[in-house]
Amino acid sequence: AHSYTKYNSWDKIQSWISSIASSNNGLISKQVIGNTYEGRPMTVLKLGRRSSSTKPAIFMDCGIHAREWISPAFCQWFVKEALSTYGQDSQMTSLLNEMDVFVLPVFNIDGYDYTHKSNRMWRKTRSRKSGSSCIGTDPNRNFNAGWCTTGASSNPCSDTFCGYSPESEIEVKNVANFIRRNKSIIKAYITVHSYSQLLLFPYSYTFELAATHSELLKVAEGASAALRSLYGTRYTSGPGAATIYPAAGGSDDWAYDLGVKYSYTFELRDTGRYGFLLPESQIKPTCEETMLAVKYIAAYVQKNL
Ligand code: 0X9
Ligand code: ZN
Ligand code: ZN
Repeated sequence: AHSYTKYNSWDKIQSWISSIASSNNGLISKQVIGNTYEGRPMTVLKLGRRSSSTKPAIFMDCGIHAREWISPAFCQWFVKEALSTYGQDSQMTSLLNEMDVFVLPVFNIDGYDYTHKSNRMWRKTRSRKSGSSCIGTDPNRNFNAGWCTTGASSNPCSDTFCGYSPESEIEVKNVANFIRRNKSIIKAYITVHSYSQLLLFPYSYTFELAATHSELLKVAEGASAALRSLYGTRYTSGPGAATIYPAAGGSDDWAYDLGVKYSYTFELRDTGRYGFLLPESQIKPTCEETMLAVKYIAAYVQKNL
């Protein structure tokens, strides 16, 4: 059965998506934004109080990289907490009254399924193209942001293969199309990875600072402080290129350059002891502390609409 404190298989997450979206409390709905390479439906959950007017929104995705299992666990946790604390927690209530939150629980579904069935350390998608026997593209190198200029490989066998062209991956194209279609309402983009305990923002494709660098840093530092307040977990924040490594084609840089002013990449627990193999006993504390950071960013965005 599905559990918020376990790493659920894609099959379990898929039935969880169906059942939670029909929980019929008027706070949640779902829409399919396209299919993956292997034909699995990519479903975005929309959280927010129904409104006659169009509301500003936040878009969050998890599971861009297949082996980063704590990431989809966080998106599931976020949806549960949003629904169960609405009407109790004043901040969540206000957020969902004023804004919508779009959640894509697993971006790279084919890869995620493959890590459960065949290779736990798989990172990329599972697409194939004639001319190479190697499989998959790094979805976080396939966005159209300085595409394949740094920190990415044009070798299809590499774990950071940038793909044959920007948005060559159907999963990337589906998400990019959704964000472009909703560009006028999407005020923040949050993407969840692991591991390293970092809160990154643009740019990663260049060492140049973003036009709104100081505001992005201020919000990241506030979010990191909120996260730390629960269990003392320390996060480092900064622009991707200088904080982790230069790497082009990422979703955060692409969303920012599209005009989404608040664009953040979380790298969740830990700092390497377990790495991608974070024990299930850490799902709950990791998700609870990360909620505080995401809610901090959301509150800031809401206040500055
Ligand atoms: O390399 C990545 O894609 C991310 N780190 S991970 O270990 N989860 O693979 C960092 C992404 C930072 N942002 C960009 N490179 N645009
Ligand atoms: Zn990642
Ligand atoms: Zn909780």
